[in-house]
Amino acid sequence: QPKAFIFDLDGVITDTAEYHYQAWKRLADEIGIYIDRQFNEELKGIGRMESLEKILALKPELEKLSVDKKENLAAKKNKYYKELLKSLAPADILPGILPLIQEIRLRGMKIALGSASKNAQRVLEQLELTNYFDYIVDAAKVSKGKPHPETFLTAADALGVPYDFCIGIEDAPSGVTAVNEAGMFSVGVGSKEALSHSDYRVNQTDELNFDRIIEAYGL
Ligand code: B16
Ligand code: MG
Repeated sequence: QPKAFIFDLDGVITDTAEYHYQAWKRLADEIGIYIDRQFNEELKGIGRMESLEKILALKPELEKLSVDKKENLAAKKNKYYKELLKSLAPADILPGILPLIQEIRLRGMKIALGSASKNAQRVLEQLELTNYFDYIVDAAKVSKGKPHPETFLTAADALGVPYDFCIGIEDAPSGVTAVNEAGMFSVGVGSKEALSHSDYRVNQTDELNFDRIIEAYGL
């Protein structure tokens, strides 16, 4: 039996991935760079500055901007993102997530958050989910982002649970890699093409079922 679940935030608990996209898109438009939803897949799960670098790489003359200018651009994106966050509410919790979290609690297992976002605490608060979490790992607590396993290792260490007794739920390819590298059981939420490396996979959050996950873990 597993002892803990570690949830990714954006794209698993709530669809802030869409807000991140809209905020990056607005910034990219302003600096004359075209991005679409397909390109956005590459930004899922990776940190703010890394995401900016990937966008700037689409226009080689912008890659050499000073650190100061890059930080200004990242701050601007975060401002746009926070504007979009204002309307976030419990109704924005993705289908199937609250019942799953409640079932995990009922079975006496621990729950942690493993997010690359600096806004993670705020997002959980607006969703009124903070109290369900025994521990929160956000961007401030780790130095190496996903696909490095540090986010998940830090969560398990704080919970005091051995890595192979943890289940990590992720929507991003880089996030599933991070869970696998941590020696945990990975649950992917998304397409077969993107998440073929997950130990167990569903297409959407409403297909996440406690018993089915436990069964897959035991196989
Ligand atoms: P912020 P997750 C990640 O969160 C997002 O998937 C990624 O798109 C974003 O760039 C990153 O957080 C940083 O977010 O700008 O708010 O610090 O999926 O790991 O929960
Ligand atoms: Mg995610």
